Amino acid sequence: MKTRKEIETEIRKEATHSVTRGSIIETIEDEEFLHEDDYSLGLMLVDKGGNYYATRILSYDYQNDKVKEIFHYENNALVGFLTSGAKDRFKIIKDLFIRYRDKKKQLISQINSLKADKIVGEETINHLEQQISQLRIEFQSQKTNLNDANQQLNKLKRELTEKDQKSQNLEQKLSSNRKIFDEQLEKAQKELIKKDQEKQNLEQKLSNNRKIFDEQLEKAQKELIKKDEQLEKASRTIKKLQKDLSQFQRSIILIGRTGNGKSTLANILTGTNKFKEGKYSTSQTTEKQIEEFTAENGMKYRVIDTVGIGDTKLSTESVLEGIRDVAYKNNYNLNQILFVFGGKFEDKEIEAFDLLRNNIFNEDITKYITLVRTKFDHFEDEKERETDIEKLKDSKKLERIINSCNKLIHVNNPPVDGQEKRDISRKIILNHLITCQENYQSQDSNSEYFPSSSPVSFESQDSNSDYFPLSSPVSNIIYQIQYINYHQQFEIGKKEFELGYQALEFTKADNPLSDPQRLKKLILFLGAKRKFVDTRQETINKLIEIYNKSEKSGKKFNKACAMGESIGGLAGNDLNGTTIPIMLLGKAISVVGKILKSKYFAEHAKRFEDYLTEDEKNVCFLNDKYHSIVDSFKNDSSKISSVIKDILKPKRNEFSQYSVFELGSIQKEEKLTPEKAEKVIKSLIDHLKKFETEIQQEVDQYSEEIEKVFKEENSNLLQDEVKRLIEELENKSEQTQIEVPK
Ligand SMILES: Nc1nc2c(ncn2[C@@H]2O[C@H](COP(=O)(O)OP(=O)(O)OP(=O)(O)O)[C@@H](O)[C@H]2O)c(=O)[nH]1
Ligand SMILES: [Mg+2]
Repeated sequence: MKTRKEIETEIRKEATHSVTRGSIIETIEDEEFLHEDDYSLGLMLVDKGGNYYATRILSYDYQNDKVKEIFHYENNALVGFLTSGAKDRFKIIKDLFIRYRDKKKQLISQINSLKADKIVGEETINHLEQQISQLRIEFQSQKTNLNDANQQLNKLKRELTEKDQKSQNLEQKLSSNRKIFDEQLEKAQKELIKKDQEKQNLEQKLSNNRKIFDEQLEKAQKELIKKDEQLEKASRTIKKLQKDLSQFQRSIILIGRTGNGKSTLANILTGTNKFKEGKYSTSQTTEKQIEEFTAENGMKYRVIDTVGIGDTKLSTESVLEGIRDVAYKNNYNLNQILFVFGGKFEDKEIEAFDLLRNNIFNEDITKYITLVRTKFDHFEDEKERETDIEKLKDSKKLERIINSCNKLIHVNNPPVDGQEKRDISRKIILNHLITCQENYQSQDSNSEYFPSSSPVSFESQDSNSDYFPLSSPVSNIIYQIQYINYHQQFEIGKKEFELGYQALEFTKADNPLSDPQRLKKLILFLGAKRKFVDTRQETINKLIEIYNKSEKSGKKFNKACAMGESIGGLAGNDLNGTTIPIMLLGKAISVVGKILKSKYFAEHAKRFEDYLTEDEKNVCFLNDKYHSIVDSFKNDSSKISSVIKDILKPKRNEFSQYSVFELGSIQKEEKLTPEKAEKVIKSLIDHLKKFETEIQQEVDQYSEEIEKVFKEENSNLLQDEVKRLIEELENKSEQTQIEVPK
């Protein structure tokens, strides 16, 4: 049997033997039980490096005399126990030892005391011993549990380490993935910002473009409106001009009973055979006929021959209504109604007269009615005329009519060998018409058809059958001479006019011009000016005619223009991808339409230009005459010369500024457009009106001044001379008319 000391040494030896690298740092011993069936020793070990710790429990097996390990561990299980872990375990084991030792001590002492006191029976002791053995088993089981727990702990530890490793790998992988992702994200964000910027730029650009386009559109629209307004204005001006021009043409309507000689009178007035004269008593004129002519005084007339009253086909009323239609027709300036009657003034005629006054026109019309008594043999005898009027006035009704009318004229226009008589008739009637300055003014709403004042107006005194009554004021004489002169000279041609003019041009010291000659020269000049107005009116008429023609033929292109504009309009203000092309398409159509219109106009432009060039020649002619007259009075100090010079105002009145090209502000041979043509017409009209007033003022001024000269004391000679001159002119005109080469 080994001693306690020997067993303890053996256990210690065994404990340190297997832990080659470690050393015991603390022990828990249970020496009290050594002599019993076991001896245990708890140990805390540490290796030489101080890194590994272990807790061991060894015990001595008496039966086999061997040291065995109670708290099992593997050889290398020390690894992984941290100092604190080993310490914790050691503390638990230490507690267990102590508790076990204390309990055992307590029980032993109880047993000993019971043994000593012999109080306790065998049974109690057994019972206690059982309890002790029970405790031992419990201890053993606790140890086993501890061992199991340790194993599980180890296993868990390993698993944990493995998981740790895995998670580390995962994290690394994740982190590298994240880096890639971050890079891609950053790249995408940059791209996005770039795209955003581009979008913003585009939007800015679009908005700028839209603004520009809007502005251009607005501008174009404004221009279009302006153009439209201009066009409308031009057309208004042209209409007005046409009206103005028509004022220069006066309408003379012939009415009367069938067979009284209306058509004959119409032929006499126009100096033609255009009107069909009746051979038998049957009605000859079956519908109205209109012809124009220019009287010797330069006035233009429109003669309207009508169907005879009493014609079986038409009632008086319908004949007169036909007359009204003509009279009211736009721009037909009704100047005079020639009520033609033969010997008798019958009921039918009285009825017609009353109808005219009360139904067709108004009371005023009688002032514009001239009664023309035809088929009156002694029409040149004043006494016979007077007697005839007296006789007619026997009828009260007729007296009233005759008194209310403008005048009663007697003529005779027999069909055979009547040329001479016809000429006299013509003079009588024209002489009368000169005095009919005013046109009939309708009082109803149609008054615009009859413009109030005629641009050519001169004061005319009561005119007798004499052509140039010297008793009338000088102003009137001058005016009439002026007309007669320029017409007789001008109608033949400028050459003749020049010849007449030249004859007066050379003023020599030994043979100066007489005052009447000076007057004549002035009158010729004024006549040339008047003629210039006439020809310019004609030019304007022609220009308008051409313009209207070209407009008419260009109308088909208007359709294209309008269509283009309406297409453009479809696009509205909404600007997106499709509306702009539509708008452009519209514009294109419109522009092409306008171009075609202009192109078409070019065909008419040539004729237009010809008229302008012709007019230009007239301006040059007038300019020459002006300088000639100014020059010829330069060193002349006679009374009349100074009057003329004063009014002529040398150097101030330059006719070259009246050039059509100057006025229309176009170049010669410049390509004309409808717009330009319009402009030219408009400027010419404006200027013509101004010129007309100017010439009127000038004539007034001359007349006034010359009248003063005539009224002076020694003017008799001058008056005689003028009278002689007038007669001379009259004779000369008749001569020249005969001489005209055909
Ligand atoms: N002796 C003479 N014969 C005239 C005169 N005026 C016209 N005649 C003649 O009378 C006839 C009729 O003349 P027209 O001029 O045709 O008469 P009208 O008024 O036009 O007649 P309708 O057209 O039927 O309304 C013709 O043969 C003329 O030659 C005149 O003053 N004296
Ligand atoms: Mg007739």
